[in-house]
Amino acid sequence: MDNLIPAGVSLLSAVLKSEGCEVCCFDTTFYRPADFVTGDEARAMTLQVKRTNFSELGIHPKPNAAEADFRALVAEFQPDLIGFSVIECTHHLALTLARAIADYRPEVPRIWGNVHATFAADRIIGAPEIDMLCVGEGEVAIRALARALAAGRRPSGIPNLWIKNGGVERNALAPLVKLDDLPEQDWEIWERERFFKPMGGRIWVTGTFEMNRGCPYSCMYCVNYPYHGTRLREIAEEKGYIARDAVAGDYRKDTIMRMPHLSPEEIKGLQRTFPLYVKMPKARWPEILRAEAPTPEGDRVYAALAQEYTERHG
Ligand code: B12
Ligand code: SF4
Repeated sequence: MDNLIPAGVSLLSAVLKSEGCEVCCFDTTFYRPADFVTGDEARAMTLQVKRTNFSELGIHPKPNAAEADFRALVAEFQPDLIGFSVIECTHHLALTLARAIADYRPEVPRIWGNVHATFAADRIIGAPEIDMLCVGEGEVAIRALARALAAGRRPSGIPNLWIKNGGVERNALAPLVKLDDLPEQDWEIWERERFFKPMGGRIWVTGTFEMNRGCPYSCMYCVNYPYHGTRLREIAEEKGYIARDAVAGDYRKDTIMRMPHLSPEEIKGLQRTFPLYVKMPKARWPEILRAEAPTPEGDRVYAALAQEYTERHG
């Protein structure tokens, strides 16, 4: 889907290895969803980024369905703990993967973490595919969980974890970790391909460092500012634009918003024509407006404008 090594998963792997655990990562990045184009390929289609070609580097989409490969890996590796790192738009993919291994040793906990588990904990804990949630930081919790499992103890009372034990044990949040106490990220779990990232029309070798933990301030000009949260979701639910249980998928798919003043089709039209409005003179806007329409005529106008845009602006 999107490249750049996830710092969170790399850190959790480092913590587990420091506990003597073997770690294996199933990475969904190079699986192509069956029903839509995603990642930079999709961004290039709406002129947001310059087109790049992974196949020039010998990197190709994985041929199988992600569920089949995941199932095979679990059968071979025989894990004693299975973690899913899930943001909102990968929630359904994670459910699909979890269902694909539903018959694998039921005593092995399936734990979900990352921002979706943190911010939508109440909404997802009921899913039968989930045994535990990690709410917030994972380093201390995963260490405690690994120790409990290794000692043959039933996990309980672990800060940051919500654990299904008949009911749901909602443990309190632990104090924030001290960053100096964390190990170096473990990048050994990632395939070589994962380090390549398209940027500005070229593919670069990249790594990841963290900038979002450790600062107690919220300066408006900071790169971290948008991540302090807004009431947008709440407001959209209050106004009836979005159903309470709706899970946002990939933003390149149809929107889950139902607004009286802007239809899903209009949003898609604006999405694909946005760079045209920005870069082309105002005199062209009526033509661009026609390119917004999801009709054969709209597609034809869009294709011509997109070609002109690409020739001028790359
Ligand atoms: C770096 C980053 C990226 C990078 C790397 C993404 C990655 N896979 O790590 C790139 C540029 C590729 C990226 C892309 C996207 N991102 Co981004 N990204 C971030 C950002 C700024 C920091 C994440 C990070 O590294 N944090 C540091 C690490 C240490 O923390 P962490 O990831 O949260 O992990 C900790 C815990 O969550 C927990 N944990 C995590 N996983 C697991 C798993 C288990 C089993 C357990 C127990 C615990 C656990 O333990 C970790 C250590 O404490 C966050 C915003 C933020 N401040 O968090 C947005 C954010 C995660 N991204 C977001 C989005 C929407 C996207 C895109 C969909 C954007 C797009 N439209 O294309 C794509 C999707 C890519 C993908 N498939 O993951 C949203 C998600 C919103 C949501 N409600 O789900 C966020 C929250 C920003 C936002 N507010 O909109 N992103
Ligand atoms: S700019 Fe402000 S919010 Fe951003 S890291 Fe620095 S002090 Fe923190």
